[in-house]
Amino acid sequence: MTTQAITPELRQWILDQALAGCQPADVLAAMRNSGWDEDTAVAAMEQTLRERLQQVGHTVTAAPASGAPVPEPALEAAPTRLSAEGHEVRVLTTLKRPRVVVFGGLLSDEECTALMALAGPRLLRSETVDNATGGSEVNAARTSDGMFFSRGETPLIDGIERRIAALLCWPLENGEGLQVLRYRPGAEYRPHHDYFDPAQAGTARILQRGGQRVGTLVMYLNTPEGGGATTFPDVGLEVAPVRGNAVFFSYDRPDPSTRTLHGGAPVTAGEKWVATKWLREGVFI
Ligand code: PD2
Ligand code: ZN
Repeated sequence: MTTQAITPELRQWILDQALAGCQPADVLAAMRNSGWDEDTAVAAMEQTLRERLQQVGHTVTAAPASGAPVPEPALEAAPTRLSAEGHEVRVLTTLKRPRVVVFGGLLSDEECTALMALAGPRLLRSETVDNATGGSEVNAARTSDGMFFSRGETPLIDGIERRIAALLCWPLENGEGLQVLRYRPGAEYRPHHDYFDPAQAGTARILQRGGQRVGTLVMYLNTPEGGGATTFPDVGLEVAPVRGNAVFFSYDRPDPSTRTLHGGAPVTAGEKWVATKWLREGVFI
């Protein structure tokens, strides 16, 4: 692999774009389009703009050299199976950027059935957290029905949450309560990011409960008769929804450059049920 150098010319170019009023996301996109790799481009932007702010007399607090720590399964030795709290999970597919891991057999058939039975009577047309206010609203982009369990609500849920914490090497306490969604034919979840948009007014309030989201695990509770893949449009990836399997992805900064744009494709026949676990940076109360 070649390493790209952050040259004085590159830094001057970044500065020129910033002084001309270009948005950081556009400068990054231009660098990517001209062949710079994402990490180098982000590092060059950070260094250059930080130095410039210091030159003009701003106090700049130290930023992490890379993004925030994220959940990550123990895949260094490229195992085909992982054991989590005594439960064997298959590793079906991995992708580095964005970080995506598809697991097989994370939940047993009995666990899927039990979760659907517990959630079914409590389903409501989905609400999402409204970033503008920090409250909830019914969302036209997600035409499913949903509900949240509280963390550890039943022994079944507690056991699944402990398995997830072990599998993703991430503290149990940093997980939100499980969300269950049911999609009927025609229902979908349009592409979105799961992190909270720092530019939105309501985000500060949301972040008080455990900070940013840094990872998502979508577990499939049934296999729809048609459609319903989880899609990652930035990288052309589609994960088939298969009962008991799950897709995990992480994002170390709340930014589209993580390439974690993802959606739930329309269900074309039958129903699709998922349980989602979102992982926060800190303890979620
Ligand atoms: O159900 C899905 O495939 C899906 C797609 C996108 C779920 C979520 N996002 C989510 O729960 O955040
Ligand atoms: Zn999502």
